[in-house]
Amino acid sequence: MTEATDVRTTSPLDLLDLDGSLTGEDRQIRSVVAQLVTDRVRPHVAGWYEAGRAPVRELALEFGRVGLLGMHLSGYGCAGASAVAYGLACLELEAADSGVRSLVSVQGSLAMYAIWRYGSEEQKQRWLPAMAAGEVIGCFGLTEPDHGSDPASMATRARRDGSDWLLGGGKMWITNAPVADVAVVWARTDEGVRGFVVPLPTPGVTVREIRHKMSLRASSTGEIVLDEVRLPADALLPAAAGLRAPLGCLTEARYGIVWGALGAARDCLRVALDYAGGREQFGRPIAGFQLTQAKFADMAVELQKGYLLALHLGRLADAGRLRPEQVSVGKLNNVREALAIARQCRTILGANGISGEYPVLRHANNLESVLTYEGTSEIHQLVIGQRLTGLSAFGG
Ligand code: TGC
Ligand code: FAD
Repeated sequence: MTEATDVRTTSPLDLLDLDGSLTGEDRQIRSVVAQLVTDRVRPHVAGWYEAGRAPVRELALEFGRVGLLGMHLSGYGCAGASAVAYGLACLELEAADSGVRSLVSVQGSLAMYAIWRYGSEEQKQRWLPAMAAGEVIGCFGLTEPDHGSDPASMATRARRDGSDWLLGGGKMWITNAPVADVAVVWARTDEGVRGFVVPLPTPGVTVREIRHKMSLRASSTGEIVLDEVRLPADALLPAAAGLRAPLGCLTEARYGIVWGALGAARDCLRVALDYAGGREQFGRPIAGFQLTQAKFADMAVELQKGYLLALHLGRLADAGRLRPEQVSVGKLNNVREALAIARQCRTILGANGISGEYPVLRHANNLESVLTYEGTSEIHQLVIGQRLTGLSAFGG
């Protein structure tokens, strides 16, 4: 043990000195992202949230410039970073706003990953370098108005017409859709679920922005209507056969959320600690009250546990050993705890906790979306339950 124990200088995220186990490269990538977020996102994000509109195209170009888009993929202009480094990047992005992390998740882990993993060489060459640079924005259409947690029941269909495909149906709650240049769309066919790369605009495709969101307001979300959309044969992702293909993409994106949610929680804790140190009631800082300190201690412990979990999953991913149900453990725990931390921090700020002058309620509201998308908490409980019992409790 050392004698240097100035607890006030210890980061709430790093009570256990977990940062000490990161590689120099991981730390360097993290600081590049943290700086970018400090310069380009933090000063504006509260305003974007209030307006319900973010400059997605400009952000994509900024993120592309530093190699953030598809950063864990290799080749085709992608950075080929470690899973841990990608996770740290998600954490720093979401410390600013979940919607900003969503932009990066959907671009890199869903749209780009689908093409990178299941696409033809021509599809990869055509789309990935421009998507990595942020010049082309992608979206990923799996959810439908009537089929969210259960994508196996999707109603969107594709049928062959000569060498073409005709696509009909609709996708709902699609991040980036209103600004996207390309959509990866999943549809039922006579051969099972297949994936299609749909350039936007394409005749027959209508995209409508979803308005009145009370959460993830600094992210663009849309509905995609597909009316007899004619696609050439080479729009099909050749290696994506069956529901396991889109679910494989979800595993990628869920992994990023395991880390990202910690960023939102860390930011709330940072703000609440600062606020409690300066706010006096009953003649003393509220940080000095035992009940407040109990809240802080419990939150810091959960944050550290979540970070340990994320690091462990990241190292499994880097060793090529990460399994989907392990990602479910991380997504379930870290999002649930991050939301609990955000709500608890809000209480510490009192009335100011509900003000947009502070980021805390914005984070909490965002985390309500994060709790639901990429598999709701209940779905991840059932994935873990199935692994534990050998019994599927999804249907019936
Ligand atoms: P099930 O029979 O269990 O599986 C079908 C096939 O898929 C395989 N599989 C997976 N593969 C990779 N990763 C996973 N996570 C996988 N889960 C299952 C499985 O082995 C099987 O393969 P095979 O070869 O035997 O056919 O399928 P099920 O119909 O019973 O459904 C299982 C369930 C409920 C877990 C799945 O449908 C599910 O995850 N539902 C939740 C849907 C969801 O998460 N949607 C997210 C949409 S995208 C989004 O929200 C983006 S938000 C924006 C952002 O990220 O920021
Ligand atoms: P439902 O599936 O109708 O679920 C409603 C409730 O029922 C939930 O609590 C759920 O857990 C529960 N439930 C369902 N089935 C069971 C069961 N078997 N047992 C117990 N409880 C159950 N989708 C995309 O494809 N691409 C995107 O880019 C995308 N972006 C999104 C962005 C935002 C802001 C949001 C909010 C959503 C986004 N989604 C996206 C959709 C998201 O993935 C779905 O909302 C999610 O999968 C849940 O589907 P649902 O909303 O239809 O809820």
